[in-house]
Amino acid sequence: MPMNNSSQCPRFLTLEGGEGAGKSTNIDFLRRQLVAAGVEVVVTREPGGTTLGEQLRALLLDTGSQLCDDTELLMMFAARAQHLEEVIRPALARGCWVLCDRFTEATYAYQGDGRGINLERIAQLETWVQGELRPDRVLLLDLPVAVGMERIGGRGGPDRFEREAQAFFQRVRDGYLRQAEADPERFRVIDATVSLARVQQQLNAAVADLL
Ligand code: T5A
Repeated sequence: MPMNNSSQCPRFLTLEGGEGAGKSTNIDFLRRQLVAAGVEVVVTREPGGTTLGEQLRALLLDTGSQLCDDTELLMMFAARAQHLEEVIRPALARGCWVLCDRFTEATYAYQGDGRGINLERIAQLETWVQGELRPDRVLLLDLPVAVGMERIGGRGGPDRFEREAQAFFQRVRDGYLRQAEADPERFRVIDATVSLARVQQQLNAAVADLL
């Protein structure tokens, strides 16, 4: 669906960032800000957001899954195709905004920069699955890898991604920042190292022009 710039049109917003950057912590804050501004919003996540997507998510995060890189990539896009069909496109068509915890920008960062899959191959899948639809605003919570890891260190066993080496997450971070630099119209980089209150001030400012 081509998007225009009218403040009345439904908007597709995503939260991105490395492990422990604060996406889950901040998504409900953003939802409340949008609702307070009179916006009807659907909050969802990737991989996931549908029954099939959540099943694929469980397989993708399971440390017992033996997935080659192309399988991982295709599972992300399989979950995304279902998510677009069942949740995202219908919500936008109803006039709702969509707030999604990760989307294709994560695929470029994790499967592209992290795993080393050719970015052009990802772009082909993006166009195949999404057509022209892209997030209107990508809120990139940025922080050093070690800080994110420390923040999630206290919780249960690491999932299949969290088991990766520091160098993998550094490539992911660098990749996200390159995307943001290449596309300043859509991306807003949020300094996620500061207090939650200051992160949320930045998030407010990053969506203010859309409201
Ligand atoms: N993936 C996903 C791909 O490889 N390709 C893709 O295309 C897609 C869509 C699952 C995995 O899938 C991969 C990437 C992921 O590895 P996920 O569950 O969304 O995706 O991602 P995770 O990064 O694993 O989610 P996390 O829960 O680990 O990180 P969050 O949500 O960014 O962090 P959050 O909010 O849980 O915060 C972590 C801790 O930090 C504290 C919080 O209280 C919490 O304890 N915190 C702060 N502390 C101090 N100051 C602040 N400002 C703080 N903000 C949060």
